[in-house]
Amino acid sequence: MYSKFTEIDLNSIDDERGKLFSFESMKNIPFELKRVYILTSSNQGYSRGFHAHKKLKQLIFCPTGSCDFVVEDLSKKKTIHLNSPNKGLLIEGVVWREMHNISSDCSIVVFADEYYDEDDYIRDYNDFLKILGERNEKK
Ligand code: T46
Repeated sequence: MYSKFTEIDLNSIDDERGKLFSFESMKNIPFELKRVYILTSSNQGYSRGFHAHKKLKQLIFCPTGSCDFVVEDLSKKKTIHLNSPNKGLLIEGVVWREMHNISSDCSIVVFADEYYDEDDYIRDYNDFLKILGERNEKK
């Protein structure tokens, strides 16, 4: 059963010109990549997320700006401040996420292992708790 988030270091190739990030499917992206999406041009005062996915694997990072990811999996809940392009967040399966304090210069880049599918979303927090509870019993 997948319900796990992990903070990971993202290596960059740095020189006097700045940083270069290279991402390769099944190498530093630990799954087959099918989709990339980017959240940007945030309007201040708005939060995003408020859902979990049933199966999706995602690698998330902020190449610019910062935001707070509140993530909750089967065993823990944590606020992760993504404020460096070298900080990544790997989310696998049923993890509730909320994005708060998204700075106006923030870009959130998401690598995902599946195409967009609204049926993979759990958008009700009580449904999320229920699904985790049911799955927990089967562990
Ligand atoms: C996630 C967080 C980090 C599409 O049509 N295709 C896509 O690939 C995506 C990701 C979204 N959409 C549509 C679905 C909604 O009508 O775009 C609209 C906004 O999506 P949503 O409200 O889900 O956006 P966020 O910022 O709350 O969540 C997004 C992702 O949906 C989600 O997978 O983990 O970013």
